[in-house]
Amino acid sequence: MEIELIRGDITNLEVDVIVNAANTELRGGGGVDGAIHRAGGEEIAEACDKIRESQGGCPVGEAVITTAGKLPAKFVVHTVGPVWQDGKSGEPALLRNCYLNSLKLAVENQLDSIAFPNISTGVYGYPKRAAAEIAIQAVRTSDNTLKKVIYVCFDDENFRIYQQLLN
Ligand code: AR6
Repeated sequence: MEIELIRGDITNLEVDVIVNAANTELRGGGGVDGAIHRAGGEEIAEACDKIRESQGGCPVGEAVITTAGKLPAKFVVHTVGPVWQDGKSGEPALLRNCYLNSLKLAVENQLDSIAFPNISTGVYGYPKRAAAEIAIQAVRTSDNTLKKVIYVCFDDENFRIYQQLLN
């Protein structure tokens, strides 16, 4: 499995699946979630509505998969990161589950390439370095059949942290 680091906007990537840092309601929001829904169009929200109707949203640490609408990616995995509290409220395990459950959905759908944003490190306030360590460790230790995993950093600070940790 190849691991790549990119700085930029995840909505531009031509990969099999991009991961969205969603909320439990799957209703779209700001940050990367807003960017994905804007660029992908209504089809993504409609697919999220159906999931909400059938299973009542998505719990923290879990993931669901939808169409990518008009995006160049084939699918979007929506996962819900933990809101940072004090680090002692289960946040590390929940964040790790976001990565593992996203990888699992990609494998189940026979996909080869996946791109992750820095889940929970925006509005949800997870300390960036700690989140990056979990993101890298989760992927490295996971048992999956993917060919390529891409970390997409939108902000400079995350990009620098990933550069350091991946080298
Ligand atoms: N491409 C890649 N990464 C991005 C982009 C983009 N276009 N835009 C922002 N980021 P956030 P969270 C980075 O706040 O902390 C939403 O309202 C950003 O720099 O998007 O998990 C949801 O609906 C940051 O590093 O997600 C939830 O309510 C990272 O994405 C809530 O925010 C995550 O920041 C989720 O909060």
